[in-house]
Amino acid sequence: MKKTSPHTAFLIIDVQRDFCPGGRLAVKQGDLVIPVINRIARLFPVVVATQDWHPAGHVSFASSHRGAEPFTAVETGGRLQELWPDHCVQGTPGADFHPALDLRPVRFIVRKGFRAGMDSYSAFFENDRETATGLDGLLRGLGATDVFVTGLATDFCVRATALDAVRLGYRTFLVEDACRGVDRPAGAVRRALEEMEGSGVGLVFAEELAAAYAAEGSAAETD
Ligand code: VGL
Ligand code: ZN
Repeated sequence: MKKTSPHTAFLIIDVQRDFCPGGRLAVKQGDLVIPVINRIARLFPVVVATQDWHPAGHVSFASSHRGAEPFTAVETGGRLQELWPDHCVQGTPGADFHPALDLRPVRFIVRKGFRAGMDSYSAFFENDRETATGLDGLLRGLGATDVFVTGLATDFCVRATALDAVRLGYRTFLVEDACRGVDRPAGAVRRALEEMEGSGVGLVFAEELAAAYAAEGSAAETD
């Protein structure tokens, strides 16, 4: 099968049981990203998957804040922290990748949000905006200049990852049909897409991607 430029990385953000229907923080139609991702991941020479990976009692859990409700926010550590139902607790089934996600093309797994007192939406930086996860160093070490972002949730971790990728100087694309969002309140996903596009993220669909790379031919490697 043809592969994309060796300088292109494919990021699969948080396709975990807890973010899919039946999970603790289910994203509507979250599981529908899986067949799309499975179809296109193998077009890319470098595939990285992330896992939201929280300790019990994590700062992002409403249950860690007396009297607080999920889907609200508190100020803590000088930052606004959105509060969620307990989710993706390290080592629990909810933190596993969704069983339908094809992990065969995945070369690296980056875990984030593992510090009790700090959340991490972006795959590149924790929410203090400066503590690196190591993904940037990994991609640079591999010579990656372009990234395609997919997964969950469009309005949180996917958004933060794509915006950081642009900021770090990667040519950045979002595969729109390979993402789904929390969308609370409704319209949040639409706004996130507009914000990403306005920041220089290219919005593409899986079909165009597959067709473009199939047509490119000579520039691509084969395996
Ligand atoms: C996410 C909320 C809380 C995400 C992670 O993966 O977008 N959202 N933790
Ligand atoms: Zn989380």
